[in-house]
Amino acid sequence: MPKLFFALPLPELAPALIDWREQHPWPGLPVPEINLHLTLAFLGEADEATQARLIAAAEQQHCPPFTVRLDQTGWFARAKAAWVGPREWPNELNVLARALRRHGEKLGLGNGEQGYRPHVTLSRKANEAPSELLAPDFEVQADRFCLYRSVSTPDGVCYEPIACWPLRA
Ligand code: 2AM
Repeated sequence: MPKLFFALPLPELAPALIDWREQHPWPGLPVPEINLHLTLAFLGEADEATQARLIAAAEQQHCPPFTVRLDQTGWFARAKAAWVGPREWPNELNVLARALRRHGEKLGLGNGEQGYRPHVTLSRKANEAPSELLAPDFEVQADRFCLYRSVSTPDGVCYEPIACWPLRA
């Protein structure tokens, strides 16, 4: 069964994030541009019927568009993921992430994680944190969110959008 997650796609921002990463010392294996996203809720493995229910639930989800500033670097030591993320973020992002996580939990999905730390992973297998002296400054104009499926290919993992919805009040 495929692994699913909800995320904000970053089509406008991804090329600038890649440029920035290439211009600065950055640990680990680069995440390809096409895979850059900001996770809202990790769901894990789900069958077709559960996937259809998630889609139906997401269709009913209302959230106004919002902006997230990515102005900090970070590192998840256990996952060896090096990222950029916001120091502070709008409450709309928390509310949306929580609602999507709950949709998953009602269907028995999720990893039971309570804390939400928005971030965009720029590299994996990073054995050290990126320098805290780096000063990223990007803006995500969030106007839609997607349900993704994580697919393993011979060239590595690939994140395929299954369905996307506009953010609207
Ligand atoms: P990451 O960016 O921090 O690696 C698809 O795998 C997405 O879901 C990635 O963005 C990844 O976060 C996130 N993810 C994968 N496994 C997860 C888990 N067990 N708990 C929370 N998020 C997870």
